Amino acid sequence: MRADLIASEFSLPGQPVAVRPFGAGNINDTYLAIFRDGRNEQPAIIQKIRRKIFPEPAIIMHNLRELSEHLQKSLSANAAQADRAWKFPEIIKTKKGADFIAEPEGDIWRALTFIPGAQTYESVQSLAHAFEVGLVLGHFHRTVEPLPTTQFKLALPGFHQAPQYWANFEAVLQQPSAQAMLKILPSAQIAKEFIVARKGSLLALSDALAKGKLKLSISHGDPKAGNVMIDNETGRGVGLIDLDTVQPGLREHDFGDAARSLCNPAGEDPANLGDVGLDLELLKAFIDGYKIEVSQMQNRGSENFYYEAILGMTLELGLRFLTDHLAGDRYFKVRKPGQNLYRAQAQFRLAETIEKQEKEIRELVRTI
Ligand code: GN1
Ligand code: MG
Repeated sequence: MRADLIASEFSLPGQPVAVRPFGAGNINDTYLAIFRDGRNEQPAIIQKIRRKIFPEPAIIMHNLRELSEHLQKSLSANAAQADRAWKFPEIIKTKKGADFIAEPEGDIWRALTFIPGAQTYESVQSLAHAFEVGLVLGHFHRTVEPLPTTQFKLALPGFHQAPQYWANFEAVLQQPSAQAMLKILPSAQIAKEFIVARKGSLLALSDALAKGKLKLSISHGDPKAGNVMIDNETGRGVGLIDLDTVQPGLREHDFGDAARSLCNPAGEDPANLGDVGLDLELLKAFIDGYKIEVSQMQNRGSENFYYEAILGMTLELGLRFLTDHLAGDRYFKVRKPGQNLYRAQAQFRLAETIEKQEKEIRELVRTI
């Protein structure tokens, strides 16, 4: 089904007059649709969710409803003290009153409200931007803190579970096609050796969780720089989008994921691998924003795993890209062959710069 044909199935005024691709997601397809009737115009987000990756769409929508209800209540209760209007995407039902439309082949379509007057940035714009991303993530963590993890189901089983990613990697290495690729591609072989030498760092957070040093809470799952909405007029953060992976997880995963994406201005598909690196000034600004919010939280844990989180999430994403390359690009969409290997190399290069700056990074995260 095409986005422009499905758009009119949702409960929006008038007709969809324009539907165009929107954003830069690696998995789902996102569109911006403009609806008009004789007097009104309303934009909306239309998305196709890949069933192969999110096996149970009903769980995503369940989680989204639970989150939405909590955010509405909490944001309204605290509105008088807030220094901005916090926003988040909400479900738009179909004309038949359903949360989504399932295609016969399994993929699903859903519509969400569009947040006006704000935009996301795939790469960091300034120190002020880094500060705002930190503040938005901290505000999200503080706002969802009262939610019991049992209220949410796992929309994406295995997500951010490093031991599972490691097992997938080992399984792919057994495949003859992967072995052939490693033989002819020295860069793939180097990447493989890089991650094999860092298995301990990759598993640091899951080990800490297993030992009871970390606690599960509701986490966003994908708070990369490109998922933070920034107000066009004030430059201040208005909230997080891409809420499909909000489920029980570790706040440290979110912190590490945001830091690795935001503090590497070269991004995940850099022009040159040599441009990749973690910038300490950006990290400091991000932490300054994050701290303001989390310092007001109840449960902050006694031990601080934020360095391990930044390194671990960078290694994890690199491993996921590498595994997908060796498996034939089944998970992350690619625009050209070899792109997932290149993305893995970029994350591994970033990991090297994180390791080199370990002392400075530990000093910065100690203040959280
Ligand atoms: C994927 O689809 P997108 O771009 O929102 C991935 C994240 C990665 C990210 C890297 C569900 O997110 O975990 O960090 O790519 N999402 C899922 O850009 O796997
Ligand atoms: Mg995402």
